[in-house]
Amino acid sequence: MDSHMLNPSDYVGVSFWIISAAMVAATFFFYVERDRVVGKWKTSLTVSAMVTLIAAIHYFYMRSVWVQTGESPTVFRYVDWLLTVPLLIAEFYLILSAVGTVSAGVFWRLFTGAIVMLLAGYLGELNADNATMLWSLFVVGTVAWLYIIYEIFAGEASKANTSQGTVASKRAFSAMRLIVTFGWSIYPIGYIYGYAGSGDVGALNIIYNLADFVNKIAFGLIIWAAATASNANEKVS
Ligand SMILES: *C/C=C(C)/C=C/C=C(C)/C=C/C1=C(C)CCCC1(C)C
Repeated sequence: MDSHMLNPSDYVGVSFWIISAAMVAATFFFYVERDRVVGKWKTSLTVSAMVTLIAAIHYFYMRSVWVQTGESPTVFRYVDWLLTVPLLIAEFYLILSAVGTVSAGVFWRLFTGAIVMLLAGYLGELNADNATMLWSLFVVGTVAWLYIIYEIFAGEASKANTSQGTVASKRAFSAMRLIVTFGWSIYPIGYIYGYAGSGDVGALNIIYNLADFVNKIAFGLIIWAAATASNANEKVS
């Protein structure tokens, strides 16, 4: 049998396949739907399409790495995240700045938190055979993530939303908060389950793939829903 073909009973490989297709379809959807929304929401849909497009490219390649080596495509996973997570942070900032003034410091604090979180996770996974490294870097990454949560629930970002947001922007902002709190929690759960629980790289990859589906596609759909609702009941410049 040709080991370079995707085996239908390889569930991990099939999950890479399905998410690749979903990322391409989502990119098409966000791009086309951009025409239906007004004003600054267009940029938000453009960014959503960029996120799913970048992910699609990485998913094609990660599937090949998995199928051909049976190993986690860790480097490409984190290259993808390092490109897409800052774009998702930019989405937050766009939603907020579409409705009023919010300092650039908000963007940079969220951005810095995300970079620290991802670098710590990457170095931890790279040193997965060293339990001290694996778990101390996990703690660093988790603290950075909790800092992001703090900033969007209690920091300047949150205050700008409360004082200046419109109905649609508030809806988008609170949905984004839920994504960052609950959707993003799937990643550390995958890390714990993959390295401490099952010790199974297949399970780790299935959980990360599911998390990307939620946090890239569902996230874009939430913004799309807020943007199209905003068409109906308010004017955005
Ligand atoms: C599109 C990709 C996204 C939204 C990736 C998000 C990744 C995370 C929220 C990762 C979180 C992690 C921690 C909170 C602790 C350290 C291990 C990580 C990097 C998996």
